[in-house]
Amino acid sequence: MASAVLSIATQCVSPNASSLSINETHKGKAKLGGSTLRFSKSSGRISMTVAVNVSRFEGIPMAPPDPILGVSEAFRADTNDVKLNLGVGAYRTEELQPYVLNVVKKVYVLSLMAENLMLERGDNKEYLPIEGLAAFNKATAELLLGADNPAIKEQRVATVQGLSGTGSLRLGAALIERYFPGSKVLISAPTWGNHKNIFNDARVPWSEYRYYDPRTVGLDFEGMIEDIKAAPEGTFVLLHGCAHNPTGIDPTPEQWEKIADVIQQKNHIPFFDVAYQGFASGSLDEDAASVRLFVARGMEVLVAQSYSKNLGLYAERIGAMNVISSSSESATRVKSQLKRLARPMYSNPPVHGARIVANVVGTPVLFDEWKAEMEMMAGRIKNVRQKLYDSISSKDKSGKDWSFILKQIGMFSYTGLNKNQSDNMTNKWHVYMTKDGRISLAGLSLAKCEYLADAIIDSYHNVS
Ligand code: PLA
Repeated sequence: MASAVLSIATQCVSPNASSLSINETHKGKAKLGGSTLRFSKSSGRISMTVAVNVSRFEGIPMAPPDPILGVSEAFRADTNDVKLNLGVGAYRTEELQPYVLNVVKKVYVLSLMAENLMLERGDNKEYLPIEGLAAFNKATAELLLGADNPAIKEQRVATVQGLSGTGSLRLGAALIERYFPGSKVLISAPTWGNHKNIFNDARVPWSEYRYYDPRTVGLDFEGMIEDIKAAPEGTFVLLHGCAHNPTGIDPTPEQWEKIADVIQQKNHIPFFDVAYQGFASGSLDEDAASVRLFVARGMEVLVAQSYSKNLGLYAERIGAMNVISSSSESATRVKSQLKRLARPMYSNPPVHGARIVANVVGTPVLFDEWKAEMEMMAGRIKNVRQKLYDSISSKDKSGKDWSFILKQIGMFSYTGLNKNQSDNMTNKWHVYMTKDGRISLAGLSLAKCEYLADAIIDSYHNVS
């Protein structure tokens, strides 16, 4: 509370007024609303000080709601039963319920038992090392690159457990800021809403490369290549490993080769964001093919990983930052610096998610079960994608080509709806989505496809 905002000297107020309760020492105070009035009397004058409730934080303006996570808040506030949350990319069952993978439940029970055992043995909950759980770091690098990747064998991979995808990206950004001052990051237009925030907060300058072509609702491959070519040598190029967010449009394997060609020619440094490994195609190996291609060419690569979606560990905040270097010596040095950057940010990461991943990836029977569950989740999304397309194309008689829905991959569909049309989806149809026209198919059920098709057709044709 800020005080002494008002100081009034007066002879007009009676010092004997009971409500003011001035005592023999000629001092007193009274409450007025949320403010405190203090009085003192000397040589017949009364001075009054008003302490007003003015916060020191008065100058801090209200932040806007987050464009993605804020959608869930608005969804929760809507009381209409037909409402549908297609904002955040979180997997739901056909009944639109959150899903905990069976394999996670099993490991959870096992790990609770193991933890009990540990505690009984007198162990405790000490900190993990700054770089995280060793078994996790090994498992995550192997999952990304393949266990027999020469980069792993030659100890050229620096892996540090991160606070899921976001925290890992932030750590990578901090490394760029510290050791490549002035270097720019090239980001796809459009990209996941938080990428720019991450690099802004890390004070890493960025600019965009063309990616999405609204005319074809596909990849602007020529534009992408031109922009990557035009960037100054040594630029970091942020690439989505698979299932590009928000467009759902990935380069073909041949296009990936050409992207790698230009990046290599220009001595750029690829920085992969792998947030959906296994979720795009249903296969962990297929979804890591882009990263593996660059590594196989001997390029030095940064990769942020997340287990939010593929293992459904959203709230556990488990992921990793990997730097694949050309020598084991530099990998060792890079790792030491990643640890140094992590220490003042969060000291060391949480253990629970790391144990789950390490157990699932490191236990063959659980690993197989995970792969089957991931296929099931990816399969359900493919089914709703197909049904949505079938519903829209049979209902819409305008002749518009909606086949882009089927060409997109992963959790999202980028509908091409503009902000007004997206607002109509929410205000009229109670369909919650991000304002860039992205819908999360992971939040859609087969039963709701027809309804969603009606909403999209109405918004597309009747709102400009
Ligand atoms: N990278 C990409 C491309 C993402 O889409 C997301 C999550 C992340 C990183 C970070 O995820 P993590 O920190 O949980 O590992 N994107 C979500 C959620 C699913 C979000 O915005 O935080 C999305 O709805 O876009």
